[in-house]
Parts: sequence; structure tokens; C-alpha cells
Amino acid sequence: MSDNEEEPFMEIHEIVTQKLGHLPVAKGDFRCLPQKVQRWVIHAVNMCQPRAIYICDGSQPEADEIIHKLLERGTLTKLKKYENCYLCRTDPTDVARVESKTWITTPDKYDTVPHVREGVKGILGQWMGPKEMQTEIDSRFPGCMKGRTMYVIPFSMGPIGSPLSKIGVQLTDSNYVLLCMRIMTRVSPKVLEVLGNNEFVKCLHSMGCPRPVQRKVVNHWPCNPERVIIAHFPEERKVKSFGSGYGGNSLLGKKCFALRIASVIARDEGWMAEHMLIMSVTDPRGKETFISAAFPSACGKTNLAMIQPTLPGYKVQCVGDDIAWMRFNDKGELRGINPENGFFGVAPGTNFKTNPNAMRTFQKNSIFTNVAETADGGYYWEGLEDETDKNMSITTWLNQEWRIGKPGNAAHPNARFTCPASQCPIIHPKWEDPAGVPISAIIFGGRRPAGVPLVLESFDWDHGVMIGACVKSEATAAAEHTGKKIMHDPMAMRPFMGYNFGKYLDHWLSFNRQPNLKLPKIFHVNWFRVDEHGKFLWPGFGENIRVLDWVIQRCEGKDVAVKSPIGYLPKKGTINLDGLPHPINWDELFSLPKHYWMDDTRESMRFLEDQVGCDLPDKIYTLLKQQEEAFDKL
Ligand code: OXD
Ligand code: MN
Repeated sequence: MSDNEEEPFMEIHEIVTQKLGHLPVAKGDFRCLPQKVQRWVIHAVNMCQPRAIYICDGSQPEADEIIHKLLERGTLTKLKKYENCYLCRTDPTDVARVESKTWITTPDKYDTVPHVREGVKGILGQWMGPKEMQTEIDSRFPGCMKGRTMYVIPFSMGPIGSPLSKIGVQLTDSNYVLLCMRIMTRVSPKVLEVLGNNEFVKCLHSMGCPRPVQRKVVNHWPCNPERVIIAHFPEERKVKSFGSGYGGNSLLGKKCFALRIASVIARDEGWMAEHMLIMSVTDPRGKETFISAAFPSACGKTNLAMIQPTLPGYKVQCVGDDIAWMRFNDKGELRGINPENGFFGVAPGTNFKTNPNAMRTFQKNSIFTNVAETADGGYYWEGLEDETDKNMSITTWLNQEWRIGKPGNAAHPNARFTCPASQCPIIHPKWEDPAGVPISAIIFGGRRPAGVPLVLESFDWDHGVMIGACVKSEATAAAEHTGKKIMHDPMAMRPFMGYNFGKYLDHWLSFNRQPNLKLPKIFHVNWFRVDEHGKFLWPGFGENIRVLDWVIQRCEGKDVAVKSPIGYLPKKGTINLDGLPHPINWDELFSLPKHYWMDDTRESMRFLEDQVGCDLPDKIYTLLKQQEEAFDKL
């Protein structure tokens, strides 16, 4: 079947009558959709053949209706301990982002991926040619929604109408996905008003399980894991996702749109779409600094975005926990927005000690996916042992009886909470400011058990970009990887790059070539360094405010740093350690073992040469070479 979406414009009303005439519109008025949306819906209807369409308005009665249906069917269970909270157990084969089945399609391969060294398997994005992709699409989407309803979800990434925001429309046959999209994005008829007949990002999603079903449906979660494909068409601003209902595979506003497609839009329009939190820190003098920070998945971005500072007099407020869209304004200031409307956080490990503000955020109006359930109608996951009655009977995410102390996990390691950002007790009053917030510092980080100091500042912007390009971290449960290998995750964007990573680095470097931009300072942090016994050298969590305080001192130009081969390190004693429960081994925390760094620098060079090849900007290579030489001279 052809994928040509360009139905002749003049004939739209005729097309509507002819092609939708027989199809029930379960809710909404099709003719109120902008014509470009109508044409696309018609195209998708003809291809996917749903039994009805349902135009979503984001209202409460809509949510009530969908929740009622899902409860009746058994997809959701009410968690009666909280207000309007639900548990969803997925098919256990559909539990994480599937990077191996995520593709980007452009006519020219090298628009998507860099020139890797011969014989090397590229890990910075997967490309598939348009013809091949069309074959994949044609073998999946025709008839894929038979017997199901197609939900039409108009959504805004970013505050509706902000010049920094973008609009998408998702078509999906999953009402669980609809419920989550209503939390994670702004779904409203206002979106369509603002859209008018402008362009929007087209997001088509199907669980790939038409009726009558061909495959046993487990947990009332129809899916098609063998046939999963998540296809991006950046030039057409389009995403097509098939077979999975989980997280980033199906909530297409998030990783697919706000990172992969948006990074291409950002390149074209001169801004940045990044895998970053945005937070503000107000110091005891009342001075506020906004910081964005990029960490690979499951490194505690959500925890940092919402930390409860332990230093007296400091206040932290959260703008976003996962994605930042940042653009220099006409005064040269970098302004950032959180394009999302909710938090889709990893549940295991979250508790009142590690992230009390997240815990308070999801006490109502939230969905918990693949967590366990306590006999009194609460959620449970690894990390809640001290906050749960030890004798409580628990039903695991796999529906098995379980008690604290028994072997095995109660929740899936990638179990998630989905909750409205507006419920966060420390959400910033300006989190929806259409002008964004002014970003003064950008922080990169990762889980680095060895060698990497607690914090350092880059020498300048270009050096900061090099540091970002060398981000590495221990593997995560957010994707399908297992084990504790240290993996490269440049700019924390490895799974989310929308185009050739070498060109992406060049885009970042280009900001330093423009006059009159007030470039933020760039830092790198590592909360995860361990001693010879494997014990963390730094307490982390709320104590990380001490590191942010040093970052702010540097943003204010204070003389609290010394030069090292890898950047500026804190002068001894310039991180406030007052009142820490345990002494800190400063020398070990900041040591730069020569052989470790020689190896690490060479390994990074090799990685970039292998993976980015001739697309790697010379500047990045030169800076790494200088770093190697600096260690060599020590
Ligand atoms: C996420 C991720 O879900 O980075 O945010 O995987
Ligand atoms: Mn993320």
C-alpha cells in the first residue's frame, strides 16, 4: 500500500464523506480538525482500518470514560490507597524501549548516521533506507487496527502557544497510551486552534494486534513484540511505531518527537533538543540560578531535578526531569523549556529518602506500570522496603504472591510512574513560562565507579562539548541492555539522536562561532565513584546541592577552581562539606589516576574515530589529543 499522504486538497470534503462516511466517529467532530490533520487521519484510517475514530479533547469526562473501560477490561487495577491512581501490568514481553528496533529513515544514510570505521557496528543511531522501510511499514500497518478504535490525540510539546513549543497529533489504537499521553503532553482542543493549518509532527502508533487476535493476549495488553518497529522520518516530521505499548516506544511525544525528531528541527532552526532536566537553585541570598543537566537513562535525573537540599537556606525548584528544548533569544541568553507535561520516572529506587518530591507528586492522578501491589491497595517496588509493613502480602508485577525478603524482584526494574508535573510540590512557578527560563549552566554526568572526579568545569564551551561527547555510564534497565558494562552515551543522547552525531557535535560547536551569545558554563559530575571496597565516596541525593553550590560559585566567577588536564577542579575546601554525616575523602574523590586517564582518553578517541569517523569535528579530536598529552607530561 502506498504511503502517499497527500490527498488532493480541494477535494477534502468529498473525501471525508466518501472515505469516512461508513466509519463511526465515536467522539468528536471530524470536521473541526484542521484540514491537514483531516487528510492525514483519512490516510491512516484507510491504511489501518479501525472500526471507529475517537477525537480526544483532554477533558476529565474523557479520562473517566477511558479509565472505566480499562478497569472493566482488567488492563488497569485501581490502587485504592491513593486518589485516582491505577496499576497496569503489561505483557511481560513488552517492558522497555527497544533500541534494536528503533530506526531513522532518510534518503541519504549519512544524514542519519556517521561514517563508522570499516567493520565497526555503529551505535549512534540506526538507519534504514526509504524503500526498505516502506516494505516494513507495508507489512505491518495495513489493517493493523481492525476491530479497534483509533484515538486522535492533538498534543502540544511545551506550553500551548509558546514560541518554543511544537505541536503533534498522535493516532493510536491503545487507550492506555491515550491516558499516558494526557499526562505526559498537553492534550486539548486549544492545540488545534493554535495549529490552524500549520505543520505538525505526525505520530502513528499501533499495538499491532488487530481483531480477531492472532496472538494470545496476556494481561489484557495486546501487543506484537516480534514485529516491533519504531520508525522516524525526520524530513517529513513523522513517526510510525508498531507492536509495543511501552514508554518511549508508544508515548511518541517523548523520545521519538521531543528528542529524535526535535533534534533535527532544532538543527534546522538553530536551537537544541536535549536529554536534560531543568532545575533552579536559589541560594540563601535569594539569588536564583537555572541549570540543565544531561545524564544517560536511569542515572538519577529525576532525583536531581527534585532534590531536597540538605544545605540550610537553599531552595531547589523543578522545571523538568528528562527533556530540555533550549534556544538563544535575541539578547543572546539561552532560554529553556520542558516540553513535557508529566514525569515518566523509573519507580524502583524511588522512596521518601531518595526522592520525597517525586513520591509526593504521584499520590494522586497517576499510573503505575509493572510495579507490584500491596494487599491494602498500594504500590510496591524495590527500594520501598523501609516504608512498607514487612508482613504485608504483595502481588508482584508478574501477579505472583510475594513478601519482603523473598528472593526475586517484586517490580520490574524498569517499572514506571506516570504523573502530572503540576503536582510536584517543588514545580517551578515559571515551568510553563512561554519564554522559558534562563539557563546559566549545563551539566553532563554518568555512572562512573572509577577514575572520574565528583565535579569539574570545562575550560570553555568547545571543551564542554568534547566532555559531553565522551559521556559514559553503567548500563540501564530503561532499555533492553543487561549487565553493568560501562557504555558510551555521548551527550546522554546515544539512543535519542535524530541525525548524524558528527553533525550534531558541529551544531553544538557552532554556537561558539556566533557573536554575542552568552554561552552557559559546562560541567561534568559523577555521584557514583566508589572506593576499593566498592563503597560510594560521595553520599549523593540531597547532598548533591553542595556540588550545585560550587557550580553556582563558578557561574558567578568565583576563584574556587584549579586547572587540571581534564578541566577545572574545585580548590580543596571550596565545596561546602559542613554537617555531612560522614567524612569525605577529598583526595580520593578528586584524584586523577594518570594511567586511568591515559587509557580513558585513548579509549574515547578510539570510540569517536570508530563511531564518528570523518564526521567528527577536528576540534573534538584536537581537544582529546591535548588531554592525552597533558597526562603524558605528568
Ligand atoms: C527515559 C529514558 O525513559 O531515558 O527517560 O529511558
Ligand atoms: Mn530519559
